[in-house]
Amino acid sequence: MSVANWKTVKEYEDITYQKSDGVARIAFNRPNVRNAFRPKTTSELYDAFYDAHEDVNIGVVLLSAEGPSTKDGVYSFCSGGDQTARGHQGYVGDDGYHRLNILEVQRLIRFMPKAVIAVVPGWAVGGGHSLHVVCDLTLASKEHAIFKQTDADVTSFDGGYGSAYLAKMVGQKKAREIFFLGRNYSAQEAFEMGMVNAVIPHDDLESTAYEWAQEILAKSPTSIKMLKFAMNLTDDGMVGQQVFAGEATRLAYMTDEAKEGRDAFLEKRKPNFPKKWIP
Ligand code: S0N
Repeated sequence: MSVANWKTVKEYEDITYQKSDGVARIAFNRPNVRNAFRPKTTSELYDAFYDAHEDVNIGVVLLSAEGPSTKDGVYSFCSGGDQTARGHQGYVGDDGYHRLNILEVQRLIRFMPKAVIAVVPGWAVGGGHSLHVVCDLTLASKEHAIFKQTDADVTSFDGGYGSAYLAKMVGQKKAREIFFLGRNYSAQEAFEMGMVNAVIPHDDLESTAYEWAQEILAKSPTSIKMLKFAMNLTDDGMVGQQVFAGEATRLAYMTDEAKEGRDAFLEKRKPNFPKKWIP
């Protein structure tokens, strides 16, 4: 069993960001507001996820949360958009502009060529619920994780992955129940409906997530990347095709044919491709 040796990568205000042996851990750090995200939080998340995306030594990202709240000891993964940051046109950043940049974070998670695991120690609510949905895998605290959708209570709703993709995951009837009734679901209930991979005793949650990450790291990186993009493709339309096809092009660059095409152009001659149409 490998034990994490986390090293802080960069100091942020609203999140923590660490790495250990091929694994990045990005964690919400506003536990006193149930880890709600404001525009600053999402900018920081984007920055950290982009760093993990670009780091060739990182193969798995854990999206987790610090806590519990010092006010009342309650654990939270994320309670979605910070309602105190909402103006008349949406969530307002420090620069006074209205931002919807949680969707950019979702896309980075979705299109990152590495596995992203949601590690849910407590409340996963609203946009926080949507974030766990968009992650590749979800591990949840047996004792403290609660899944809930309040989007329709506060008129701040995710009509993308958070709802439509959730419906593909748990089925149409269940997804509509989750959004239309806004009830609480335990980790076990979330597991039974197919949106949680494993229910883990709370004290073992982080170490189990790290072990799952290490298991994934032992696999072929190209296979993990291509499988993730293949499973995304049918739900992501032309963008899904673009992401998958980009990797096909990358593999094609590695062939003798690609070398000949490039060399022929640079040498100002006709290409002499191998005349084999392998079925
Ligand atoms: C999480 C809940 C269920 C926890 O209940 P509990 O344990 O009873 O705690 P509370 O006493 O309610 O909360 C403790 C303290 O934390 C503050 N707080 C909690 N959540 C938030 C929040 N989201 N924003 C701001 N503050 C929050 C409480 O106010 C309390 O503070 P004190 O101690 O000072 O009283 C419960 O708290 C709850 O239901 N929270 C609200 C959940 C919610 O409705 N979230 C928003 C849902 N919508 C989204 O997230 C939309 C996402 C989004 O951004 C988006 C999506 C798609 C397209 C675009 C966008 C976009 O707009 O960017």
